[in-house]
Amino acid sequence: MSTQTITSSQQAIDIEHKYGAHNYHPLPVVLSRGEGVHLWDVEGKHYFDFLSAYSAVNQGHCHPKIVGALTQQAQQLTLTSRAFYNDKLGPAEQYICEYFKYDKALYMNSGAEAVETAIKLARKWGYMKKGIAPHKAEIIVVEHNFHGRTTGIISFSTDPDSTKGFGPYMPGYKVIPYNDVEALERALKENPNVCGFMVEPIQGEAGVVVPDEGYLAKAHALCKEYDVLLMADEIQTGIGRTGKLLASYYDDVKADILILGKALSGGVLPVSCVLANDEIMLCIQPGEHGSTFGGNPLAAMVAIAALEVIKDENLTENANRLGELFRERMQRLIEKRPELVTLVRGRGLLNAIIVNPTADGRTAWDVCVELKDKGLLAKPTHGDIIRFAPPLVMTEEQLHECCDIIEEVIMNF
Ligand code: IF1
Repeated sequence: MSTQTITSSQQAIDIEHKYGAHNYHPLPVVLSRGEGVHLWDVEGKHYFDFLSAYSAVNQGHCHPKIVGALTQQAQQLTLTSRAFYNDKLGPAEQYICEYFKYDKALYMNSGAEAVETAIKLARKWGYMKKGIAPHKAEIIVVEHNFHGRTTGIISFSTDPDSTKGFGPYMPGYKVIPYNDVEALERALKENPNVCGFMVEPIQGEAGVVVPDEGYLAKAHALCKEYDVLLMADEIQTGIGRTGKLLASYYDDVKADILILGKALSGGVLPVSCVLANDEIMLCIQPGEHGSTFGGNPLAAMVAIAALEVIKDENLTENANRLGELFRERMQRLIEKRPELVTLVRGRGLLNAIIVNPTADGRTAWDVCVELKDKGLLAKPTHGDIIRFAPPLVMTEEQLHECCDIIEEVIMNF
């Protein structure tokens, strides 16, 4: 038994096809090195990263400060489990609580784990504080949501690809349309057992769907009126991605439960976190929830470094400024090829364009393949939408270089 050294992209693709589950259909590129906004494949071809691992690499690939925190802690202590204390979790809890202004933090690993944690927390609060009868708590979610891929979370997905063939599904969820305050009020009015409303402030997987201004604020006001927790899933939209530290801040909303992940680690290892104030967080008592790796010393130091970089390098402001430039460039492109590119939407450096299929059947996927060939990596979602989300460390010059690549492909498509 030996470990193969990859010397060609095709060799890597072949090995994955033979030995790996076929649960993804990646773009045909095999990456080998990353630094900042740059990626290189096995053959040494350079690419600009315009996906950022779905917004997990906001700080840029292999950020020296984050990698430094990882390697330093890795030589000291990586994991104790929560059976014992360690000297890094407390400081990381204090740091993130002061960063986002909450009383308490519960660190987990993947985003889905944090979402499941938030669901358990909201239900516990519903039983202990709102007096909902046992096993009757309901959580309202929205159409086209994406919150992860566990069997519990897909129970309230409206995407057949996420749900079909994975039943039976967990009860206790009510699905309403996104960006529809009246639908939320109806759902709250007709069901006294609602403990939470979970929503992405901007829907990522649905194709960077930005709700009406004030939607989240009105939703939060309704949650307060009906004694329901607003649970903001900012795993993709958070940590500077949309041009504010949290997308919730566009409506000046501070969610009752804040869910973070992805860029909380700068992409160097899985770190997620749920934040809430004492009245909510203390509803989970010792021994009622946890995970082997949740809050490990390595993740703790990486999370602190990842959040420090966002502030130290003004990445939120950079995302806001470059996002405006990007959408201006795309809007000009739409005016040149309106039959092909119909719309650009987004906030900060979370954007998407909608690409119509051509008469000969070429789609957004084919655009992404041509972008790849020209040195820019992005991936379509739902067939006709291309999400563009470069690392927030991108410079204005690099952004225009990338827009030139997108323009060249679109104008010649
Ligand atoms: C895949 C999508 C994005 C998320 C939000 C929770 C999670 C995610 C808002 C779960 C994860 C990832 C998962 C990854 C691709 C990517 C994705 F296309 F799947 F939907 F970004 F839009 N909440 N999103 O976006 O976090 O457990 O993955 O750490 O599953 O293909 P996770």
